Parts: sequence; structure tokens; C-alpha cells
Amino acid sequence: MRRRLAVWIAPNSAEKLSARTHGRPPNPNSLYPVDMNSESPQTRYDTDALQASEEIRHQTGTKSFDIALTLGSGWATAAEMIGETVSEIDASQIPGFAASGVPGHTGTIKSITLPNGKHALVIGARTHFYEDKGVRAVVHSVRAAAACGVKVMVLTNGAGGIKEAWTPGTPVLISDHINLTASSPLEGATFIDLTDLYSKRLRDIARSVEPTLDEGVYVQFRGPHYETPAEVQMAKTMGGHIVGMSTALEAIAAREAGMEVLGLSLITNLAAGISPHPLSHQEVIDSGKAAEPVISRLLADIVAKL
Ligand code: 8IG
Repeated sequence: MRRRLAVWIAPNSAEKLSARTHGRPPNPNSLYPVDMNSESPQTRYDTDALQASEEIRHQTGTKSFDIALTLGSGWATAAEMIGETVSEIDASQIPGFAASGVPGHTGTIKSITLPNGKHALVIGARTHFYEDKGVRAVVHSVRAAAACGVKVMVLTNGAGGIKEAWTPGTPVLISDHINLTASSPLEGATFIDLTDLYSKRLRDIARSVEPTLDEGVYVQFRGPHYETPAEVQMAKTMGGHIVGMSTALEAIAAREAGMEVLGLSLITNLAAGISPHPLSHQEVIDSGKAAEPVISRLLADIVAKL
């Protein structure tokens, strides 16, 4: 297996893998001595990601990708405007990917060439934490993207808004997150710095495209139920502005893999208790649809500058 991987993996992934576990003697001064010859959890999930990336590259006919986008609720068609679709594959044909269980998610993976010649991997299949497939499954697509050579990971989602000024259909940048899942995609003693997790550089690029883009702190709840009004007030008190059920765990895995992260939420509804009306999945779908032309143009213009 290892020998085969060496042939396929992009140089940056190979370096990361080797820096993490292979080819180095154990550090005798480490507080956490690791046996470099044993299969660490990281080695196992990197291997899964590499297998997926081999298959993605083979099936899409694209040798390497520069940027990846995960499309959340409301963002499905936005990707169509970013460039020319080279190929489209069924995500369920890729090891570790599952068909999407959520209406509004496409279940496909696309290879798109941008006008500037860069290659984008567009992931229309997301495993949510609430599906109970384990956190490895949740971040598998992000790790597979990293193994495809991706340096910039764009994570999009549909979410509830805590700021009243954000009417349904408003896109906002994610500036930071609060992870309320009580979980982490990192395994073992993997201490990763999350300062500037949602890259200031990339947010500035996004704002250079659309100066009115607001930003906020994303709070990831487990779901799949929406919050109670009291939970939304808790999130607000904690410093949160956006409530959702994805993205934070994926962003952590992206950072671990060495990628820069841009997070974009489409506010499809006001969070529970902020609006006097109860929430409905239909409202989410409808406002996503209504916002489509605007956020498609926005996403395409941002991606062109990344
Ligand atoms: I779309 O109001 C969407 N996803 N947790 N709360 C949470 N997730 C969401 C919401 C929301 N809207």
C-alpha cells in the first residue's frame, strides 16, 4: 500500500505525511513518545484520504487540484458559475464517501477548471455529524481534498442567523467558530493551533469582491433538531452569530492538513426565537433557492481571486 501511495500523492501531502509519522526517529524528549513504526490513527486516516484521492483523480481525470469547495444548503448550483465542468462523478463511487442523506445536497463531485486555469474540486456530498457515522466520516472529504493537492478549502453552508439584520438569503463570512459538538476530528495527542482558522487573508479577498459582506462567529451544534430559543440565546451570549450543523469540524481537519480555510454561510433563516416564526426545512430550501443567483455570482467572483 505505502509504495503505491508514494506514486500518487501530491508533493505537499507527501511532505505532510512524512513529517507526521514516517521516516523520522521518535523524539526521545517528547512528552508523548510515538512509535513511528506503528500505525497511528493519523496514518490510518491519511491512508483513507489517499485512497479516496487516487480514485477522485482517476475518475475525474484531473491530476491535481488547487482549491476545493464543499457545497452546503443553498450553494448547490453556485458552483456551476465558477468555471468549466471537466467531469462529474457520483460521490458514492469514491471510497469513504456516502450518498447524501440531506435534500438539497447533490451527492456529486465535480472537477471544474477556473478561468485562471486552476483546478477546483467541488464536493456536493457532505456527511453531517448528526448522521452518527463518526467524525472521521464527517471530515473525510476535506482530507481527501488535501490529498488531492488542495491548498485552499472553501466551506459553505446554510445556517441560521442570530443578527436580526441578516434577512434570509444573506451570505456572510465565517470569522471564527465555537464547536459545540464535544468532538474533534483529531485523534491522539494532536495539538493544532486554531488562531486565524478562517483565514483573514481569504476573508479580505472575499470583501474585495463584495465590500458589504458581513462576518460572524459560527456555532456548530450537533443537530439534527434546530435549537431552542434558549440555546440560541446561549450561543449569542457566548459570542456566536451563526448557528449550524456543519463546518467547524471540517475546518479543524482542513487546518490539520495544512490548508487555508474560507468559510461562507448563507443565512437561510433567522435562528429560533430571533424570528417570531417557527423554522421549517422548506423555508431553508426556499430562501436558498431565492438567493441562488446572487450567491452564485458572489462565489464565482471570490473563487476567481483565490
Ligand atoms: I439551513 O437555524 C440551517 N441550518 N443549527 N440552526 C442550525 N442549523 C441550521 C439552521 C439553524 N438553519
